[in-house]
Amino acid sequence: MRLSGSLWRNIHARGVPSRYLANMAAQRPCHVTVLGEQYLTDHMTNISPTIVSKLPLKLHTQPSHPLSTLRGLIESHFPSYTHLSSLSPLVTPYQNFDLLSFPKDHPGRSVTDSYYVNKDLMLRTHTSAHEVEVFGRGETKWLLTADVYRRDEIDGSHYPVFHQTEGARIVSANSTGMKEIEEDNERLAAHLEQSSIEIEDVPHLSSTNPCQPAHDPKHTELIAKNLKLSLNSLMLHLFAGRVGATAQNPLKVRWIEATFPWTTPSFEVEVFFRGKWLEILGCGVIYQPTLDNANVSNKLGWAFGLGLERIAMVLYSIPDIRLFWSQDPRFLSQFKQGEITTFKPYSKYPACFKDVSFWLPEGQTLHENDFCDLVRDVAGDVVEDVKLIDDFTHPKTNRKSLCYRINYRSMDRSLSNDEANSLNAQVVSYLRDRFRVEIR
Ligand code: FA5
Ligand code: MG
Repeated sequence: MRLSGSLWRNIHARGVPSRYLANMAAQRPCHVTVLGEQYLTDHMTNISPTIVSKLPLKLHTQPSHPLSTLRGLIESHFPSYTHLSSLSPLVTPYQNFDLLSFPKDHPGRSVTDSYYVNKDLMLRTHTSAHEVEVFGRGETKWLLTADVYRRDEIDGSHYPVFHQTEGARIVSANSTGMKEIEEDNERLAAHLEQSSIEIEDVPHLSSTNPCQPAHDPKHTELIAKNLKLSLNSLMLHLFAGRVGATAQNPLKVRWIEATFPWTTPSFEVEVFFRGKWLEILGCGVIYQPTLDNANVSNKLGWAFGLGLERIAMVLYSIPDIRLFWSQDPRFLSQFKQGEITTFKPYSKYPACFKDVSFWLPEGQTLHENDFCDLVRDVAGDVVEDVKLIDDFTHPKTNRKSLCYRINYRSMDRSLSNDEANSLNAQVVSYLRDRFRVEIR
C-alpha cells in the first residue's frame, strides 16, 4: 500500500510531525530536505521525518558508544585492512541493487521495504551497496561501517535504522593470489586450533551452494576457506572469554548455506548465546559480475556483512534495540570507548497499551510497515512494539478491518495515561488523514 500522493509529497526533514503535516499543503514545489540538501519528491518518496532525523547521528562514530567500540574491536582484528566509516547513506537504487545483480522483481526494492527520497535516490539497505564503488577505487582489503535503513516492524530487536560492517578481501586470480590465500589459511587454522571454539560447518561447495561458472572450484574452495577462517577468528576475538567460551563451555558457531544475488557460494553465521542461535552475518564468494562492474575482473575474493546491534546486544547485555539511540546519561555514561561492560538496566517504566481498530476504504490495503512508520512519526522511541491483533474481512461487503495494539513505554521516564492517550489520538488522526480509514 502506498501513501496517497498529495499528503506524502512534502515531507520536510526538520519539521516535527504535526508541523510537517500542517506545512504540507504550503510547500510547493515538492521537495524534501535530507542532510542539508533539497531533493524533489515523486511517487516513490516514502522517507519519513523520524528517519531523516536519524541520518546525521552516525552512532558508530560517537566516542564511547557501544557501537563505536564494537566497530573499533572489529577494525583492530583486521589491522592491515582499509577502514571506512563516513560514506553517505544516500545511494541510487542502481548501487544498492542493480550493480549487485538483484533481480528486477526482488521484494527488497519495493517502497514497503526500503526508504526512497525519490525514484533515483534511496537510503542504503545494506553496506554491500558500496562494494562496487570501493573495489573500483582499487581497495583490495577493506572494512566499511555504516548506518543502514529498512522499513520494518516495531519490536525489541527491530529498528528501521541499524548498523553493519562490510568486510571484503580480493586477490589476483592467479597462482600468486592463491599462494597468498593458502599461507593465510595455514596461519589462521593454527591460531584457531589452539582456541576453544566449536564450529558446525557446511561444505564450502555443494549442489545447492555451487561454484560460479567463471571460477575454478579449487580456487573457490580456498577463498571460501579463507572467508570462514577469517570470520571464525573474528568471532573468537569478539566473544571468547566474554560469553563463557572456555574449554568446558566453548563458543559455538554455526555455518549455514544462504543465498545472496552477489555471492556464490553464500553463507550465514549464527552464534549460540543464552540458549538461542543468533544470526549475525551474511557472506560469500563474490559473484564475478560484481567485480566486473568494479573493473577488477582479474581478481576474486570474499565479502561479509555483519549486524552491529545484534552483536552489541549480546556483548553488552543490552535488552532493547531502542536503547542504542538513547541520549539518557544513565545509558551513555555507562560506556567507555574500547571497553565492553555489562549494561546495568535502570528501572523499566510501566508500559501502556492502546488498541487502534479501523475499517479500510473498499479495495484498499495497508502494509504493516506503513502503519509502523506512521506510529514512529507520532511517538518516536516511546513506542515499544506494535502488533496486529485482529484482521477481519467482512464476508458480504469484502471490506477489511484491522486492529493494532500499540505498546507505549518510555525508556527514560514514566509515561502518563494522558500522554499515551494523546499520542494515540494523534495516530488515529494521521490514520484518518493519510489512509482515509474509518475508526471502529
Ligand atoms: C545483508 O545485509 C548482506 N548485505 C550481507 C552480505 C554482505 C552478504 C556481503 C554477502 C556478502 P542480511 O540482510 O542478512 O544480509 O543482514 C546481515 C546482518 O545484518 C544480519 O545477519 C543481522 O545481523 C543484521 N540485520 C539484518 N536485519 C536486521 C535488523 N532488522 N535489525 C538488526 N540487525 C539486522
Ligand atoms: Mg540474513
